[in-house]
Amino acid sequence: MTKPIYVLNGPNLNLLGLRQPEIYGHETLADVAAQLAALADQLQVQVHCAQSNHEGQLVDWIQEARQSAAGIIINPGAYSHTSVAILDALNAFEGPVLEVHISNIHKREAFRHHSFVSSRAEGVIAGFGTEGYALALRRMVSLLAA
Ligand code: CA2
Repeated sequence: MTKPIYVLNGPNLNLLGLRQPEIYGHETLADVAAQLAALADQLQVQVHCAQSNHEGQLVDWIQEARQSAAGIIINPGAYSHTSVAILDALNAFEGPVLEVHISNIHKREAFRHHSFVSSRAEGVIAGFGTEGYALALRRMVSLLAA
């Protein structure tokens, strides 16, 4: 497999490990990226991790992925619940998409129960903490190998 798997994180996820550990845990986004890089080595794939607080930047990266990525793992953060633009961009991407939420969005406020991205994603992981990213990477590798 030559193209990397994009791991995209949306708004406020740069604060991971720094605030609200009771919801999002103690690991930072840099910790998660390092774990994914190690797992990717083991699975003999490449990952490219990026985070933005800006919807348009996420749309740009998803468009870039059309040429440059084998698959997309995305935690769109709060944009999950609001962004038709991110959904449209993902719909224009031909490879597999997996959606990750650190918290169980279904156990939280009603406005978090719907995600626009879920209608495009091959699978959704929610409530597994930051371990969800590694689970998604393993699943992505299976999907790409199938
Ligand atoms: O559970 C998730 O991963 C979420 O995508 C996280 C989003 C939230 O809006 C979604 O409903 C569920 C929020 C990300 C905020 O991340 C923070 C991390 C640490 C401290 C403060 C915010």
